[in-house]
Amino acid sequence: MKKTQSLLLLLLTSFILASCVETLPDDQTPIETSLCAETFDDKLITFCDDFDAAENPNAQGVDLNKWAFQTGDGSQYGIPGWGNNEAQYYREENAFVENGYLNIQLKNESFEGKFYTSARLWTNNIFSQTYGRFEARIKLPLGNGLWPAFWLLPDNTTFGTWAANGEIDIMEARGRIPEEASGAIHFGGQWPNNTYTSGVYQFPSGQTINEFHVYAIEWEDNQIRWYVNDELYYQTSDWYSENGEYPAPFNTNFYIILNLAVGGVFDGGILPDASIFNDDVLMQIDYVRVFQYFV
Ligand SMILES: [Ca+2]
Repeated sequence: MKKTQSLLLLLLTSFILASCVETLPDDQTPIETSLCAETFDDKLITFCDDFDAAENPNAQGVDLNKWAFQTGDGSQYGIPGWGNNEAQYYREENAFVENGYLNIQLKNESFEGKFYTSARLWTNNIFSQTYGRFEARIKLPLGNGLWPAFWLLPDNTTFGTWAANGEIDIMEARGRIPEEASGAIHFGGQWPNNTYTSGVYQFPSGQTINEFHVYAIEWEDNQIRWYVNDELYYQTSDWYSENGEYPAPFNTNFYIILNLAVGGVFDGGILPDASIFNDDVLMQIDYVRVFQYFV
């Protein structure tokens, strides 16, 4: 109920602001209210970034109290091609905060033996959580072979290495298929004896991944639910780990990853047409928020 009232207030405020914008010069566009300041009756905000560049002058505006960069082609972590034969080299320079958004830019440029550069940010050793709601408002780029993701990996190897210790994909998409996004969990045994289940969200007619949408999971000890714009499209309670009792492996702390990959196994190794780089190829994140149900 409170959320509904907040939403109405937000809509009303947006309407008033939108009305004001028309009368203001371009350089006086109102700055949006911080979503991190919102409170909810039944949930505690445990992590929030609105990507307000004015607060964070370092690292192209990225707040290093909340995020770290994962750079390289995966070899640095013992997984060349990031374990998926991906075609990009991740660099800090490809992420920047501007106008209230975190931008992850895929560039058609050669670097360290790869023909594309991009960025990958994570909260490993900074923030992780067991259970709760994880959400982000994201606009995704279009183009063959683009593989953006908002996902979670576990802090430790209590239940073994991947994927016996689990992976939760809140959102993955293929730039080739604009009307779809998906969610998944990976679990079971250690690679190659792992398995996964997933659900696909089909956008309503006229909508695509190339607009801002809120991608979320709600994670409890016996169920994970996936949402797009608060519409439930997939849920499961069915998982296991060869190294622990249910609900292992999804009963330990997981951290957040945001990245824009290209090529790789997710879409058959296809690569983008050079023409998509005539415009900036950006994954834009408006905010990331995490809630806990209990304290
Ligand atoms: Ca924002």
